[in-house]
Amino acid sequence: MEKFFPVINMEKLHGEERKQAMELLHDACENWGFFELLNHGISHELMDEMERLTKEHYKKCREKKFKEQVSKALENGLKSEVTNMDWESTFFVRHLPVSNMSEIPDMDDEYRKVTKEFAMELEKLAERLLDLLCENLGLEKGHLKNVFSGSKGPTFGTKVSNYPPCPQPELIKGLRAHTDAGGIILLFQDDRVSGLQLLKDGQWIDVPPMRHSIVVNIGDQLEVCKFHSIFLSLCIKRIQCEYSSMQVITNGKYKSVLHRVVACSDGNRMSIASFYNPGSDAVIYPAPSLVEIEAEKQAEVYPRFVFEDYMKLYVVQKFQAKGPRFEAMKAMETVNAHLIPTS
Ligand SMILES: O=C(O)CCC(=O)C(=O)O
Ligand SMILES: [Fe+2]
Repeated sequence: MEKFFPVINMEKLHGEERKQAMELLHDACENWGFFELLNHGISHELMDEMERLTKEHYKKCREKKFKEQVSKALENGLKSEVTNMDWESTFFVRHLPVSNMSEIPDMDDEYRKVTKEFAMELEKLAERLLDLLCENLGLEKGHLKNVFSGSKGPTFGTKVSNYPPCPQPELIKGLRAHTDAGGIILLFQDDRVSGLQLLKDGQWIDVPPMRHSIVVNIGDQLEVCKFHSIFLSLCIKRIQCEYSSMQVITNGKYKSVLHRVVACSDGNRMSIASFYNPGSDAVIYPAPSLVEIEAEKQAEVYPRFVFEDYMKLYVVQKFQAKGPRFEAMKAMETVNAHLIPTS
């Protein structure tokens, strides 16, 4: 088992150490559901600019409002743990399929321009990562992107958050524990104020702040898509003698893991999380390349569903376990079997 939080130097993907880097990536997806990327190709100047403008925007346009809201909520101090609120100030910008940036109030032209540029870089990085995952899972290049595409392409958006200093961090979370609904999430987090934690083997582990890194985590949909690889793994095990050279694709078991943000009493934490998700009408389903393999029907544990239906459930159940959501999709699958396209 990997002992240290997985950090992948993407430069190594071009050189002699590519194999080790790919293995590290695979292990991270399988055992952590999280990893941190260095040398990911996004310019440090652009990241610095995005950070500067985001912090400035919070100070100028959002801090006062946050303080007013919380001072109301905390008039008499907190007496016990708060379970229905998060200590965060956020706004969301959608980039794909259609940008809503022009509708976001208070963003000046420079901030809009840099946010757009940063999002375009992240979109490229997300797609590059999906292909690396395909490679590790033994799926055709482009497969995951295609599954996510639906009729209008993927959904891509950025949640900009600030976690201001909190007087009682033991009683309220910056963001309560949850898994992410979508595909792959790319996070640019504050390198000075920490707070993000993931649950691993029953323990909350800090995601270490690292200057100019991008933290990546796997969302629920890739866990569903991972089914490709679990299934493939089962099949390959059955036919291993004949196809031993295919052993490299018998690994995958990717995880969408619980994570949370703890509030802290000093320092304001910035986080810019970009969600590369399936399009609303994308059908999430096991890889067609596996359909003809006989064992599939018995091995199938994940349902086939339309992403939008999953999201309807997620918005009301975000802070609950994901298992029952998959169960509900499974039940719907039976009812809607005739409505969902099969390829
Ligand atoms: O702010 C962070 O570090 C993580 C945010 C997050 O997990 C989310 O918005 O889903
Ligand atoms: Fe999250």
